[in-house]
Amino acid sequence: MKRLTFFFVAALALVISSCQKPKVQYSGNPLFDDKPLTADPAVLVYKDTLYLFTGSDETVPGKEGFVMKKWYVFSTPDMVNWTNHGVKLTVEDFDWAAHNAFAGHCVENHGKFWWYVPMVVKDTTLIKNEGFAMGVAVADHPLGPYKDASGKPIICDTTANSIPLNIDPAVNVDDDGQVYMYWGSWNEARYVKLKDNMIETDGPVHTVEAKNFFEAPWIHKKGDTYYLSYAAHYPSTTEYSTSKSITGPWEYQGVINDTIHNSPTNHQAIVTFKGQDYMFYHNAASTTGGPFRRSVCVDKIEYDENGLMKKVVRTTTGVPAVE
Ligand code: FUB
Repeated sequence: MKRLTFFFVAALALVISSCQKPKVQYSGNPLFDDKPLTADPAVLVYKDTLYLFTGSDETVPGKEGFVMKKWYVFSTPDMVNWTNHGVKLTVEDFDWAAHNAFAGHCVENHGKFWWYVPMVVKDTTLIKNEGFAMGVAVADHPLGPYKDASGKPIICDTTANSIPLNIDPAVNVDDDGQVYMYWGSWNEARYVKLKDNMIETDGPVHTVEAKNFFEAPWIHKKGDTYYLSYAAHYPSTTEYSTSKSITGPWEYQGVINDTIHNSPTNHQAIVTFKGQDYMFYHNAASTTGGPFRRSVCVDKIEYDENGLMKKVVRTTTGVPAVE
């Protein structure tokens, strides 16, 4: 009888203690389901907060293909509690732009926030290929308000050595302060130096050699290694190459995200926040998802002992809270 009572009390204590343990909270994937639909993540860490910049797919009944008119900003202090700050930039904010608010990238420099975005131009004399050009909006805070910084595109079809589809800008300020803008699509990647004013090119457009490159370049640095990740092939995996210089040459390292069901695009952004490494990407797994109805997700990314990135393990739970 004594032994039975002991086991009963021990079991009760176990149940009570497990009930008292604080539950680990997870972000969940996709992060926002379809309210709103989000695509093409870009991330920026500023003052203990992670800011997420996204495009947004719109649904037009009977129309297949991208309908994208605006960009959103979200923020989180801990990866689990997210605030939707709403639409912070639209095609209409640029007098020179007509449509197609594709993937952008916001970067901090000189105490300001520079949001580089591609769109199709209005001026048909600037159209030689697809008509995509890249411009920049500027603000004093990641949440805006943003305004067109130069009143005209920085790169367009008529720029020497540009490509048929000038989209997916990725802008980095290197350790010595030099600014670089990478971009690319349909297997062609380019970079150009930007002047300190962030709105003008400085020198020629360079061709980038990166194995299997398709689109969506993203550069991050860990230690003294630069990582150039990108969508490879189409439908796309995410693959990456490394270099000891931001301008390459780039050494191919492999696949870090497999193709995604029902979405030929995946568009990654990689960041370290509060000591954890993350890959943002999009999929088509929201309630109303599809190839042109995408939603942003986040999962952890890990590096091996040689600093190489391991393939991301995609989850529906997302990532746990960080402090
Ligand atoms: O969202 C439109 C385009 O699809 C982006 O610019 C590419 O990166 C791909 O995600």
